[in-house]
Amino acid sequence: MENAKRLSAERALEFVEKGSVVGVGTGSTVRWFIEALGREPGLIKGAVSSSEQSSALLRQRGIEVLDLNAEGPLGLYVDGADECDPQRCLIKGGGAALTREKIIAAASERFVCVLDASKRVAVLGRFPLPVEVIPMARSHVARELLKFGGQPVWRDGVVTDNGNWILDVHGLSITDPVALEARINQIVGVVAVGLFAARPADVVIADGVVVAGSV
Ligand code: ABF
Repeated sequence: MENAKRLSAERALEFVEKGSVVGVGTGSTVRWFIEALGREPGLIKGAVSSSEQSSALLRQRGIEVLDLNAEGPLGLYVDGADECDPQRCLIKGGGAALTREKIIAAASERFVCVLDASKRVAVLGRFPLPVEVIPMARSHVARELLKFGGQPVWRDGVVTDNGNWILDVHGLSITDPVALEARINQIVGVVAVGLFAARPADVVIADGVVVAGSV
């Protein structure tokens, strides 16, 4: 599994433009991407990071962490996922970084998703869907999520980089991810939902092979 993640992460280097600012996601697959960037000093100007965890890894490898507000739209965002369907729609947020990941993906021209093939599914939902919520709204949002047929579980003990909490929604079969993303976004108290469907990945690399999207 780790070898597959490493192969995908290293393949993503092909999409990196020299001297550019690259958006960097979070998770064990992205960790390999950061390692690969670290072996290419001077390749990029710096990175916009989706989590404190990734920021620390980037700085350890001598890569400057930059402010998205200062850098403007990015050409490339590289990140992992928990599940990926045939339309390149994703479930993300297992690493509790979904909100900043979604912000950078929205601000990036091309989102390259790197994963091991076990993440590829026909229908999203076997992986519990993460929803970032304002703490005081946790119970309200959980009650609203029940109406969608899911079973929301508080990820107790986890506080996101934004100071919020996570609900993981079990038991969903997400046949229309765009519609579900829009409906969950409407629930008052929801900060972000870990469905990347309105803005899916542009390219998917699995086990080191580009399996969806164009190079
Ligand atoms: C991150 O990548 C999270 O959204 C998701 O949980 C994670 C996938 O983790 P890994 O690469 O460790 O399998 O962006």
